[in-house]
Amino acid sequence: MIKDKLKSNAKKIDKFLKKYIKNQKKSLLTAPINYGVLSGGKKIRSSIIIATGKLYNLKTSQILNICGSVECIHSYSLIHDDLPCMDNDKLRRGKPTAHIKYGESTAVLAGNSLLTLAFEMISDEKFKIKNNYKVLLIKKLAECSGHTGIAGGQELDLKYERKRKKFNEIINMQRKKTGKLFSFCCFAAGQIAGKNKKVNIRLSKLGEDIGLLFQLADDFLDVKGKKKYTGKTVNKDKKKGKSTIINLIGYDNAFDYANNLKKKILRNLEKHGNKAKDLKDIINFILERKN
Ligand code: GRG
Repeated sequence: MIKDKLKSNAKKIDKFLKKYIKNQKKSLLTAPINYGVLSGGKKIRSSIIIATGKLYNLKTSQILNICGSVECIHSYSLIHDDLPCMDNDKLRRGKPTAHIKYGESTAVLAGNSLLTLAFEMISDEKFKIKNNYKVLLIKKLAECSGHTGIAGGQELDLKYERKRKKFNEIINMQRKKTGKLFSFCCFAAGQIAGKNKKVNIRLSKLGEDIGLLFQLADDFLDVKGKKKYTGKTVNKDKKKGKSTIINLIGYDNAFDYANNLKKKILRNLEKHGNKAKDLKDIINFILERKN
């Protein structure tokens, strides 16, 4: 069952992160950092890395640092996304958001520290991959996190509130806000496996599509999901006047679009045969998920 696999992967990544942070010098930010990155979460981006790695026979133990750094960036983005100056949310993963628990300034600093922790982890000498691969991975992760990726997408998301934006503008915003980190996940697996530039560009595009599908599913959950499963407040997008595909073309049309995107992604994976089983299962899970 894919759900069991996701849980078991999440456990491995949490164990890695816990140990990594424990081995660092302690600071006042250690507790809020742990709260941000270890208090639940599906760790689905890590499972995408692991499943993409399987296309090229990579073992989970070879890619733990990459998974850890992606989860640090992701948790950083959630902590900042929940802040009063952004989406102003009080509930995340069924618990109070970081700024509610620790205060706003501590949440900002814990988020910043998770960003730098991601780069510490990926450049760690204990992460045994070729140095030139490491440099490419660091560059790609920076591109996907900054203004050409998550941060740029978030800026568009906030600026698009209560505005009527075109279909392609919303898709472009979601590809940046959410797609780019998934793009990094698939790219990273190819890079660590020593695949060439052409293959890695293809993997980056595949990852971005998976991320877009994930964001569309997140928007469906905001409309039809239940707080007890999602662990966050639902029905927010409409209230906040968020530019989503659902708000533009309606739920059913948006679902058809997502379903066609899912089919396209699955078709792209066919050539990998049985090695793509886990990745295909995750793609199907994304659109069916309740959390
Ligand atoms: C530059 C990293 C960075 C952040 C600053 C705040 C911000 C800019 C970006 C926010 C981007 C954002 C929150 C995108 C939403 C992505 C999304 C669908 C999150 C939910 O992910 P899940 O379901 O969460 O994987 P769990 O709780 O399972 O980890």
